[in-house]
Amino acid sequence: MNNLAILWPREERPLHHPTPFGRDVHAGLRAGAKAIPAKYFYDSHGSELFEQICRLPEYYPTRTERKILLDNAAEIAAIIGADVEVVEFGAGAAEKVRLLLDALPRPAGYLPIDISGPHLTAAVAPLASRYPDVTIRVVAGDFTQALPLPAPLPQARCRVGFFPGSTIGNFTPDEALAFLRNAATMLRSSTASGAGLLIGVDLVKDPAVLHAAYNDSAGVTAAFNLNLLQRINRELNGDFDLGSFDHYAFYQPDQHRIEMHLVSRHAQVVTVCDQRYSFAAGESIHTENSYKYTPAGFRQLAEKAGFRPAAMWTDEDSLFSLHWLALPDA
Ligand code: AVI
Repeated sequence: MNNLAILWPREERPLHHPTPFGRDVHAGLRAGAKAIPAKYFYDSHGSELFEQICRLPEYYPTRTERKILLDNAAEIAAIIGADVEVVEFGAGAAEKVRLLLDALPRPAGYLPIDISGPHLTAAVAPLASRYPDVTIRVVAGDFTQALPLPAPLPQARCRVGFFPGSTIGNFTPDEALAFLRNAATMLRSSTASGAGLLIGVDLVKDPAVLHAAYNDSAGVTAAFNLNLLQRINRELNGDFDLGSFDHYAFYQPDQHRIEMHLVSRHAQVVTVCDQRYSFAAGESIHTENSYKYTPAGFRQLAEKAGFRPAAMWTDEDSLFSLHWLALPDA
């Protein structure tokens, strides 16, 4: 498979310096309202649990977005056109991109970016043989930070971003705006016109549907949430007792977001890397926000970031939306 390259940006960090994970966990546990960024869910077990979530009957986003992509593949392909390099932000299992690569006429390249490097590398390997004419370059890194990308492929007309799954919902509106601006810069660095971003966005809906999606009856979302503590124990020498914390997820209508927390069942002290953290009974660690948008609200945000919202597709129950955001020429 000589169409596949794995690119690991070298981290410039002295050995004695804590990892970003360690730094963020300590800062988050020291804060008045304890919180840890949701991006740390995705170690290899967390990534597997997330794939299980995507198959749950209550978790509608994955299958709904997939159907939207399939039902509208021809129209999407006609808008995007031939000879593009697809840049996927947070590629994870690299599943949905198959639908896009299958639909596009003559895709030139695929550049998936994901924080979980080993998981991504394993997920992408089968794509190299399935799409022998597509140059695949894997970038392991955090796309929420300024990340150096390899130069655009000479054979590609332009770069097209792909950000499915409503991962943008895990950012605050300010972070979402910053992501969109950053994505616009990365995609615009390509040569000719035609660049844009195909992005999946979960919609505001009946809170009962949302509640069920984040409190599944099989307990997979709870395991996904609690795995963060397991990861801290393993990687940061922590002593969290997983049985002493509960998964708690609820819809916060004022902010149009699901909040996920881990709630301490009783007063306790936890040690992470020799630092002690006290928890009162009922005190929580805020582990995730999942914002839901109205179509108009999302279009406004995209315009603010410099995109031109040019098309939107949704399902018959208006659960989920897929937007084509064109990038006007600089
Ligand atoms: C990845 N992200 C869009 C998921 C979501 O729905 O916010 C993560 C997730 N958290 C709990 N269930 C799924």
